[in-house]
Amino acid sequence: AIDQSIPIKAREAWTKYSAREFTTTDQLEEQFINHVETTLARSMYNCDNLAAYQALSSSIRDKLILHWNKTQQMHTLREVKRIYYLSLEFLMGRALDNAMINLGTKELCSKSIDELGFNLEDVLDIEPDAGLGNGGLGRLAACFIDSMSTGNYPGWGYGLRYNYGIFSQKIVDGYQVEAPDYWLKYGNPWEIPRFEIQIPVDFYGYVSTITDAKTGKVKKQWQGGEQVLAVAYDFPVPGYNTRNVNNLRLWSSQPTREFDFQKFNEGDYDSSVAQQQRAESITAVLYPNDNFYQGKELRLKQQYFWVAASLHDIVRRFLKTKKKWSEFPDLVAIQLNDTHPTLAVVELQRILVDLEGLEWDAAWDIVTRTFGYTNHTVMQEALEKWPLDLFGNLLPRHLEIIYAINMNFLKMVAQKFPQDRDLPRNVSIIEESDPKNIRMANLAIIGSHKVNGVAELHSELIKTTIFKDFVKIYGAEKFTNVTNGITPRRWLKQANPELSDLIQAKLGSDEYLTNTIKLKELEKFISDPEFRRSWADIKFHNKQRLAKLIKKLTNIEVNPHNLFDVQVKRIHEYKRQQMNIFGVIYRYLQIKATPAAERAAKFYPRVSIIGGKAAPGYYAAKKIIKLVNSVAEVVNKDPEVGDLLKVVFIPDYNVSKAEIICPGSDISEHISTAGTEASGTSNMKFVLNGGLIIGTVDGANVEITREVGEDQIFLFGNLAEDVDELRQDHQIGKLELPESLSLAFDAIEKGTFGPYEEYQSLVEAIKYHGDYYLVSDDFESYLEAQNSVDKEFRDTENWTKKSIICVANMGFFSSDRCIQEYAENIWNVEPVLDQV
Ligand code: B1H
Ligand code: IMP
Repeated sequence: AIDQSIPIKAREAWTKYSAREFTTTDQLEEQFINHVETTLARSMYNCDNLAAYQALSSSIRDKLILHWNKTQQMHTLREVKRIYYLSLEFLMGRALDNAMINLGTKELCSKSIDELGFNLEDVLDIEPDAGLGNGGLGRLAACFIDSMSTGNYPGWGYGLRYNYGIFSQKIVDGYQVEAPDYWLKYGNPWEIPRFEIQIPVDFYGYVSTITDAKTGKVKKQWQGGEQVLAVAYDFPVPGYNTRNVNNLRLWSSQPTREFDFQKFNEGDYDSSVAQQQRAESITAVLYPNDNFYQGKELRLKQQYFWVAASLHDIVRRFLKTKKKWSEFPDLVAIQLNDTHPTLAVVELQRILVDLEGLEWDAAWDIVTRTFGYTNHTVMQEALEKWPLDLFGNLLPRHLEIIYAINMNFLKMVAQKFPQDRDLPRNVSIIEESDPKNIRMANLAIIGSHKVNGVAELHSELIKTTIFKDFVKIYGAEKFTNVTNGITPRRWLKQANPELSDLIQAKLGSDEYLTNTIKLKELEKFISDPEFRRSWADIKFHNKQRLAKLIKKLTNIEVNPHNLFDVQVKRIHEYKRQQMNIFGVIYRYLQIKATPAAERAAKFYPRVSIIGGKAAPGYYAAKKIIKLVNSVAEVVNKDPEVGDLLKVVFIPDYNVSKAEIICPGSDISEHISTAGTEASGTSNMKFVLNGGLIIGTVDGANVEITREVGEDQIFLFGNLAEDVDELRQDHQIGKLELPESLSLAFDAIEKGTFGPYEEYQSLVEAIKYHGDYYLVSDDFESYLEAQNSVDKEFRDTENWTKKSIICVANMGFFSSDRCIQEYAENIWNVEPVLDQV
């Protein structure tokens, strides 16, 4: 239907002068200069790299907005079903390079920028990362919105616009020191503030019961005690090779009134602005925990603020269609990225029952048909459990609704399983502990029609461990798997332009970027020595690029001819960076114990590169960082060791650094205790860039092995099914350490890397406190696997062949495939293929 509300004459004027997007260098340069001279109020005399970045970004943003508008208009007019991806984290990284690539305009931009007297690489380097996430979970959300746009799905992301993203990490005397990340310091050319979209959100207060005079029906009404405003900021999300541009809407909190004027006039300045500051603090900062639940009231406030604003927006958009409520799930699919947005289940039920007057059961049917829930972890310390008192104080009506949901659910359970006495207690949303808790995962399962894990092994594990009772109740069909993936645009074309060019030249088109299965055709060229030479040269260039970054960040010189062994990810005991560094220590000791003349034959020169942030309150993780730095200090200046071993800690690991690090590795480490890493996604990034991996049989490593073949991966360690028993064994009697690990511990205890007290807790966690992460059980097989790496790397031709086979078989791990699976099996949505 064409909107007839605009008069013909006005319509003509609008059409005639409608904004035009640039398509030539001339037009881009005109827009660029226009932005410099008007938007930025600068000139050619004071246009530095920052201004160039801002002007170029603004010009590209203009282009995106035009596509964005057409996309949104088309989706609105066609009344298509939309996907809403609710995530507290979107770890976007930089936007400019990615936008140019997705729009297919990078060459044009490079030429224009050059003509205007700038260097594109330098301009790109100005952009701060949008670090609105912790790690894998947040980056997954970023890859997913890229794939939704690229696949022409009408998909919106909803999140929070934190003023401070993940902290930046400095290393001072080997210790992590956190500095705030004020990423908006120079403004943000990629966001469109929607000051007209201000949604009031309530907290606290009380619930009253009112009786409808006419019907006599009793209604519950929540009267909030404190109100804040949610202001929308939109980030256009371009797809690759399509004019479809989706939206990422991030909410920012604002006070409803400036401040309490009466208090101000009475001279009570401090408390007159207190409420204002409380409101603004809601979206001030990202909680910096990965795989860890911290039950803070401000975090719950963030969750409700975000969920309430997003649902209000979604419901408003639905109401414009004038369709019946029962059709809501035909137009809306909401995906819960972990349990963080689970309040949305309760909030939608509240809107439908309290505000819209639907019957409870009809409303609940709509709710459960709307939501899907993705679980990302089985780690006990990461599961959200809100203390009942804290929750009921902040959200009194929501607590009542949770009780009602739980009562209905438990009634059903009792009817179905009258004999099972333990079942109700195990599956209840309320944990009958002291104090009582609300189990958000239980609520998310009960409120959704599908629950998925993020890799095959993980999805099987949740069915047999943390959610096994729910499988009994709902059947296994409610539980499914969608193995994670990554966007090949950012993680191949953008991160590794040389390799992409080679692949494109060989395959004859860029189709592999949207249909990654095409990569398989690379295998045809494996026996071509010239192709292998080019492949190896590119790896070498990428290692040079990484060496340069290392020199810049740490002042350590590393030789790109040596083997680059990389482990970069959040620091966590379950990811076992401690095992990596104990292995490095053992290697160091072995080198020194070997007669100088025999060393070269026995050890292949290696650079051990470790990087990642520790949550500020995570003591053990911080000790691991300190140990890595101290080992680096000792090893790197030991003349006996020379080039045979260098150790590097890369500070402030983030998305833009990952784009340089991933292509520059020969081998990367994904060595979590079996059964703990739900999927991992950096494993995919390294392999897609021609690096091999050493890893445990955990997360997506299992499926990567299946795809690339066992010869292309160095697997080691105990299996997930044996972990429980091994932990049991540790309880009985003193731990048996393998000789190699004892040697490494002896060196630490002797003070080789500084005072032992510094690392005592790391060593004793293994020796005396049960070695929960099974470092002692896996250490020998880890060293063996590392020996195989040494051996195999010497055969460079063979290594290159393995590298090619890896890339050729990574097609499955595209996030495009993930989105298609979600769309077909969970969301029931289709791409909207009309060209806009
Ligand atoms: C993952 C988290 C996570 N799983 C709680 N869980 C958080 C949990 O702030 N919090 O409270 C933050 C993050 N993150 C990761 O998700 C998994 O560990 C990875 O294995 C997985 O690849 C990734 C994406 O699915
Ligand atoms: P929202 O759904 O109201 O948030 O609007 C999102 C975008 O959809 C708007 O910025 C418009 O581009 C488009 N849109 C919304 N309503 C209409 C309409 O009635 N006709 C055409 N386009 C619309």
